Amino acid sequence: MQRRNFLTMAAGLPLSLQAWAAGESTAAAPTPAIRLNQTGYLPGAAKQAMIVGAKTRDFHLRNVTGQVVWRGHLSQSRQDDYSGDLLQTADFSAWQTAGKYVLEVPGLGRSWEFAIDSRVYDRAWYLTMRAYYGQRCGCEVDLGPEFSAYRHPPCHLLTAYHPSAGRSGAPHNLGGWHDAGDYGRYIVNAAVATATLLWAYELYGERLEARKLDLPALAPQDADLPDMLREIRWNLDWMLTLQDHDGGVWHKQSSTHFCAFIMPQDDHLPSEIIGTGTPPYKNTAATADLAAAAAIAARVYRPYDAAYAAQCLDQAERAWAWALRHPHVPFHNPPGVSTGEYGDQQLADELLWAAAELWRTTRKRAYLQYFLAHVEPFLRPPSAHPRTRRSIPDGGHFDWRTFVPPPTGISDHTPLSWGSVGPLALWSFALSQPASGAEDAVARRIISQTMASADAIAARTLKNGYRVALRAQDYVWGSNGVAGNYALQLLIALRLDTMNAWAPARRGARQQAWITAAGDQLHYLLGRNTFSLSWVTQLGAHAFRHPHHRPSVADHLPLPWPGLLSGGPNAHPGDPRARQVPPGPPARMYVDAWPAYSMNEVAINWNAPLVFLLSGLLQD
Ligand code: G3I
Ligand code: 9MR
Ligand code: ZN
Repeated sequence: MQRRNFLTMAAGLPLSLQAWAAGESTAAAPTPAIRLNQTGYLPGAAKQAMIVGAKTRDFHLRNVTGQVVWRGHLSQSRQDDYSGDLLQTADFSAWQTAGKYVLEVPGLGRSWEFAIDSRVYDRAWYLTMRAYYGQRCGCEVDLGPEFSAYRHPPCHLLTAYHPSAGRSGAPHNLGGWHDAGDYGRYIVNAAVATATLLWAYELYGERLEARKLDLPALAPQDADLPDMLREIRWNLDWMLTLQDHDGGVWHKQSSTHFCAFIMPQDDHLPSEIIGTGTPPYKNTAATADLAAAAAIAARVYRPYDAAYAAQCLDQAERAWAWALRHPHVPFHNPPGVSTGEYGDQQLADELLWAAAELWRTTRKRAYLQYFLAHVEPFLRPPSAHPRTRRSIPDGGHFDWRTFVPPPTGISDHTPLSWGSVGPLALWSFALSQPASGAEDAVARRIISQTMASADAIAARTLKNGYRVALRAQDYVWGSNGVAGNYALQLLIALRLDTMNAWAPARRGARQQAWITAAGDQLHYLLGRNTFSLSWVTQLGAHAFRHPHHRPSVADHLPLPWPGLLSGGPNAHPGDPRARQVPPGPPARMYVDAWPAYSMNEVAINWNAPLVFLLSGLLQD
């Protein structure tokens, strides 16, 4: 597979590169042995490529006119345990001149073309954020002139209440984003993805507000919205329709089982609102997560559309009231339903997150009191919790479906995920800059834990062969999303540090290390990995091509839909195709094959931290 891609890509090279290739004996075609961020690097940032199999210690950079502009020496070789690769590093951080380059290692070959430019991540941001438009459900989608064949008519128009929802008749709701490679829409995952994107807007709005996403004609109500907020609203509007009259929120809307690999408009299975099957039908995680996401939306949309913000806040507060009355209702797929479960037993983090976001939005004491009364377990170091997953014997002595993991706060090894939103709760509280009083002490603990964990993540990244923060345990289903969330954590540490005059450190070497490490996660995702693959579709010269994504397979176009991040290596293969991957080191447990959904699916919650990371790195 790799070899075929590699030859195909060489044939498609820009003319300038073909010309050098012809005249350059050491570098006939790009080699996957040189691994770097295929989009490129910011001028002032650290710039490294990882090399396997070099025969000399020299390397150089060549510009588009064929001139060698920089020469350097590769580092000593070292073994990267997670991939098994023997790696040398080519460090060209000192070269800061904007332009397009290839990196050459005599006797080994040259890299794909990459850029050094202050705008180098503009395109990546555009594609990864615009990918959400491509995931829209219930309307026509057309990616336009640049991607003219990427379109579909309105989909999933047939809606129903599943018997498990405790309601009959049919809802009149369309919208939202297809979750992933399937066409389901799941509140828990939608909320985390939406919140991550809204947080990106909250933190980096000045540089995002004017960015265009080439979305279709305006609906009257969003004429004044920045493109990013228009796209997010498409999903929020659907989420808000999953709230019942009593304030509770149903878990999901999907068919009862996954459809075949067909285009969305050809999936005629009814799109059903699915609940728990027994009273109260709605569940805690979906309801609290909606409360949190809608509370953030109330803040973000207020300057643009006060009426919409008020509606979001009203629904958030009603969801919160329901969740408080029903704090222990988990979700399991009811009989006859086999689509995504997003099941979670530990619900304290979802409640804490909703309280924190509502406090930050409203400043009502009741939310603060709930937060302060329930935050303590999240501030304890993980080792203080007696029942960690690892302490439980393997071998079927317990039921994973009912296992309640300990609450997780902020550490260097429990990044944010769809099932673990404790970090969002704590950060939201700390970001709300409590004025004075008892809450200050809590905020200080959150900030110092965040900074200490950022130090640990950055240090671990430096020691890793590919400079990625992932440990062996992190190579789970969606490991690329884990890498993205480590980067998000580094950027949150930076924000918390810079906004608090009383925080222990001022911006300096320590903060620079966090920014560099955040960039390192991006470099891993965009090609600096053992496969030399960019894990974002249609981004970079050697991007993966076969996501588990129904439209990308069913449309028979040569390339997949653009801007989608692969789930990435998974040391615990969870599908028949993935189980054909020969057992090996965790970072190598990946295949670019669409049937391998536990390794190569795409999902809205994995793209979101990548959009966040790119938003943080964009130059104003
Ligand atoms: O956290 C444990 C870890 O402690 C353990 O060592 C490891 C060993 O297997 O597993 C880890 O948990 C895994 C978890 O993902 C990590 O996030 C589970 O095994 C794994 O089964 C679980 O996978 C989830 C998958 O659905 C299957 O349920 C993914 O998180 C989740 O992103 C994915 O979501 C699907 C939706 O259901 C349907 N739509 C597509 C979407 C993406 O694939
Ligand atoms: O396509 C489905 C994907 O979105 C899910 O993440 C995955 C796990 O729930 O399931 C996929 O659907 C498969 C189903 O579970 C089993 N039969 C094959 C389906 C796809 O090829
Ligand atoms: Zn649809």
